[in-house]
Amino acid sequence: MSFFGNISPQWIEAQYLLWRDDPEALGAEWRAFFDGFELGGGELSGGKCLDPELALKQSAVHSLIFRYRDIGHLLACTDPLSPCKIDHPLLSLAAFCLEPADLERTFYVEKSMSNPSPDIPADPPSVTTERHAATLREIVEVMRETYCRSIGVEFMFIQEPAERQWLIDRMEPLRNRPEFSTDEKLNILGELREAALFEGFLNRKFMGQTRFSLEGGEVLVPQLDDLVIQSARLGVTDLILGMPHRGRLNVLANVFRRPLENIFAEFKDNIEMGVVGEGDVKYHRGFSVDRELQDGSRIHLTMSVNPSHLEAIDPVLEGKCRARQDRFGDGATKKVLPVLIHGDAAFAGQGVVAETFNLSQLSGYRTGGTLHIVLNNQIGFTTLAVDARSSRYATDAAKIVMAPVFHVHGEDPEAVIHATRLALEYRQTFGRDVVVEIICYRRRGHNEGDEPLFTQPLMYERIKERPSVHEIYAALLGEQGVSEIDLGEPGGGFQKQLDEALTREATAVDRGFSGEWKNFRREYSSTSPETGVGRPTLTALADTLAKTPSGFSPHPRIAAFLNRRREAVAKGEGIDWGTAETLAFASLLSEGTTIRLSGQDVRRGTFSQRHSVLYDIANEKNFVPLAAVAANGAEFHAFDSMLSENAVLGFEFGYSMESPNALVIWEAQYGDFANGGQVVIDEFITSSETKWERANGLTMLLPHGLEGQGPDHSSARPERFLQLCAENNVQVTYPSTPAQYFHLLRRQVKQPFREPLIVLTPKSMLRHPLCVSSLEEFTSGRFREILPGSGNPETIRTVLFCSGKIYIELLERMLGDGREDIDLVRIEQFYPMRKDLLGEALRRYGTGVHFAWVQEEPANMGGWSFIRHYLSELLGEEPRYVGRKEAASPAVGFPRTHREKQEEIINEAFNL
Ligand SMILES: Cc1ncc(C[n+]2csc(CCOP(=O)(O)OP(=O)(O)O)c2C)c(N)n1
Repeated sequence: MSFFGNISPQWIEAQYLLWRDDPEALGAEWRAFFDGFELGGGELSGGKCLDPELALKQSAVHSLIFRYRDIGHLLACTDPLSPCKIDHPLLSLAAFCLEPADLERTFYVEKSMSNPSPDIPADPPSVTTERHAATLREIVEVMRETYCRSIGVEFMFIQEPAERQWLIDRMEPLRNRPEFSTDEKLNILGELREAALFEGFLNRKFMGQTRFSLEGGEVLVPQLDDLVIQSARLGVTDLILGMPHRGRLNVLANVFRRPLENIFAEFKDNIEMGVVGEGDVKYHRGFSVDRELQDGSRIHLTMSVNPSHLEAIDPVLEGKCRARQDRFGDGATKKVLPVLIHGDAAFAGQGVVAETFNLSQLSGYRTGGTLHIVLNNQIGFTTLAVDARSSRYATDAAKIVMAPVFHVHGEDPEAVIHATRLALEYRQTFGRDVVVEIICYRRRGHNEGDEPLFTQPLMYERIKERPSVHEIYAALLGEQGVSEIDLGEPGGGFQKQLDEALTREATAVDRGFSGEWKNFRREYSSTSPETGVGRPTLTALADTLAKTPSGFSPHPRIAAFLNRRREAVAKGEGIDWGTAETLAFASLLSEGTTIRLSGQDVRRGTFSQRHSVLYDIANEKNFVPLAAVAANGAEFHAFDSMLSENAVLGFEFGYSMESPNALVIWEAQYGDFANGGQVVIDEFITSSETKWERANGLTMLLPHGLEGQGPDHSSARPERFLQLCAENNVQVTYPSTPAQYFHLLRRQVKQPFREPLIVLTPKSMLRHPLCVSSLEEFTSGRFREILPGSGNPETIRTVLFCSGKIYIELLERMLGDGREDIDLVRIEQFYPMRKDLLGEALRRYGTGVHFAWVQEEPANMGGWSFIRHYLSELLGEEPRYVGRKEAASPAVGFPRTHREKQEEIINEAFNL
C-alpha cells in the first residue's frame, strides 16, 4: 500500500494545519511527511508554493527516510543461516508514490546523512538541521547501507528527539560501517581464532565433558575484548558481567585471561581446586581480575556467579552494581558498568527480564543503563524460535524501556564491534539500557553430549557446511589485500599456551571473603552478641525522631503517632513493634551503619506502622526523620519498589552481596508474596555461600499470621524456609516481642559474620496491647533464640512450645484465666536451632508434665515438621501437636470459620 493510501486530500490538509500549530500533535510518520513537505518549499491551502508536485515528492522522500530509519531493520541481512531479504513492500518507492524516474531527481536531506565523515562526533547530542541536496538514488543507497546491511537497528520508538538524532548522527555518516585499521582487523582475527582453538582444544582433551561450547558465536570474544578496552577508555573502572553457561569458559580464558591451568584443573576434577562448601559446576562460578590494558590503563572485571536458572542473575547483578555505585559516590554510574549476556530463548521467555528492565530507570534501583548482549544462536536446547516466542525478535522485551536494539550478523565481527561501541557510548551518554543482539548459530548440540540432528536435521546440515567465522573473516581480509604472511595461521602462540597450561599445576584460586568482605568471618557462631543501647541514647533518638522541620505540616494523625512513640520511650513502657524497629534503625544509623529498606510500600509500611517518610499535607514534600540521626557517613534509604518480588528481591540480594557493612532489608507486602521470589530464595539466599563462597546478610521481613484474611495474606510459608535450612545457611526467626525484634535487627549487623535473616513479622500484633516491651528490655541484653517459660516450675503441669503470634494469644488466655499450671516456651529462632538453650529451658520442669507444640498453621505447614524431631529428641518422646489439621491451602477463606478454629486451638491447648 502506498504511503497516502486512499486518504482524502482534505484530511491531509487538515493534518497539515494541525501540524503547523503543533507538530507534536501528529504521529511521527506524519511529522516526517510535513517536515519534508516544508523542506521542499511547499505550502498547502493556497499559499505561496514553489512547486507543489516537487513539494509533495520531497515529503514522500522525507517519509521514506523516516521509514528506513524506522523499519529498515526488516531488510537487514543479519542471519547467517538464511538468505538475505531484498525488498520489503513498505520500503519500496511505490509505497511513497515515488517512481523509478525520481531516482535521478534531487531532494533536500539533513546533514548527518549526506556527510560521510569517518569521525564519530564525541560531543553531546545536538539536533542536526543543516540541509544538503542529493539524488533519490543516493539517498536510498545511504539508507540501505546504513540500515539494511549487517546491522539492523530499532531505535525510532525512542521518544527523545535528541537521543534519536544522536544515533542517526553516529550511524548514517559512516553507513554503520567504520573503517578498521589493518592492525585492528588482525587483532580481531586473532581473537576469533583463539576462541575457536580454545573450544577445539577442550573438545579434544576433555572429550564429552560439558562446557557449553561457544562455537558458532565466537564473535563474542573479540566483541567483549573490545568492550573492555573501550569501557576503560570511556572512564569505566569496573565492568561487572552476568552471563549464562554458553561460552562462559571461553570468555574467562580469552577476555578475563583467567589462568588456563585453573580452567583445565576444573575439567580434571581437581578437588584441590574445590571451593569450601558444596561447590558448583565450572561454568557457574565467579571470577574477578584487574586487567591491565595495552595502553597501561587498568579495569576491574568481574564475572558474576551464576545459577543455572536462566536470567535469575539479571536483577542480582543490577543490585550488585548499584551497591558499588553507591559506595563509589557521585558520578559512579559512569564508572561501574553492568553488562548482561543472554541466550535468545531465555531472554524472550523469562519474565524476570522484563522486571529487570522495569527497574532500570527507578531511582532506588537504576544503574545508569545496562549493556545487554543477546547471543542469539537461534535455538534454545531443542526448541526453535517459532515455538519459543510470539514476538518477532528475541529482544522485544527491551522495547518496554525504549532501549535501542542493534541486531547484528554474527559473522561480521566488525559490525558486531561497531554496534557494541555505539551501544556503550549511548549508555555512557544517556544512562539508559541498550541491546546488541548477535545473530549466529550453535555449531554443536546444546551441550557436548547432545545430538542436534535428532531434532533439527536440516538446520544442522546447513550449519555443518558453514565455515567457522575466523575462516570467513580471514578470507575477507585476504580479499581486502591483507597479505598471507600477515594473516598467518590459526594456532600460533595460543596453541602453545594451551599445551603448556595443560601440563602446569593450577595456581591460586579465586576465593570469597575478599575486598569488602575481608574483615568478616566465614564461620557462623551461635552466640548472639550484646546489642543493648543505653537509655539516654534511646530517649534522645526518640526525641529527634518525633521532630519535624519548622514549617513542615504532617498529617495530624501522623503528628500524634510520632508523639505517641516519643512518649512511650520517655515513659519506658508500652513500646510497640514499629517503635522498636525505628529505635533499631536509629541506633544503627547513629553508630554509622547504612540502612537500605526496599519493597512494596515500605516507606509507610503495609499496615501503616512505619511512616519512615513523612509527607507535608500542604505540598507533599517529604521528610525522613531517620536521616537526621545518621552519623559517620551512614545513610538511610527506604524505597517503595515496583510491584515485583522476583526482581526486587534479587536486586536486594545483589546489593547485599556488595554491602556487608550495611543493613539491607527486603520486605514483602505480605509474607506469602515472597513466593514470587522463590528462585532467588533457592538459588541465591539459601545456597550462595555453599555453592560459590559468597556470603550474604540480606534481611527479609515477611508479615505472617492467620487472621481471617483468607488463603493469601496469611502465611509467609515458614515451612519452605525451614526445609531449606542446613549448614547454618540462613537464620529463620519469629520473634514475639518488640524488644526481641530490636535486638535481632541489631544482631544482624553486629555479628562478625553474615547470613541471610528471615523474620516472620506481625500484622494485627503490631497494635496488640500485649505485644509491647519496656525500655529496659532494649537497654541491655541480646536477641534470645529461645525464651523459656517464666512460671513456677513447681506448679506447672503443661508446657506449651510455640512461636510468634500464637504466643500472644496463648498469653492472653493464660492471663485471662489466671492459669498457673501452664508455661509457655517460645522458639524465637527456628534455625540455627539452639538445642542447648532449648534443653536448658526444659530442665526447669520435673516429672509428670505434659508437653505440646501449639501452632495456628495447618500441620503440614508452620514450624511443626521442623521442630518435632528436635523436641522428640530432647523429650524422649514426641510432644502432642495442637493446631490445624493438614491442609492444601494455608488458611480458610471465611473469617467465621477462621475464628472458630483459632478458638478451638487455644481451647485445646488449655485443656490437655
Ligand atoms: C529458568 C530455566 N529454565 C530451564 C533451564 C534449562 N535450560 C538450560 S539451557 C536452556 C536453553 C537456553 O537457550 P538460550 O537461552 O537460547 O541459550 P543457549 O543455550 O542457546 O545459548 C534450557 C531450557 C534453565 N537453565 N533455566
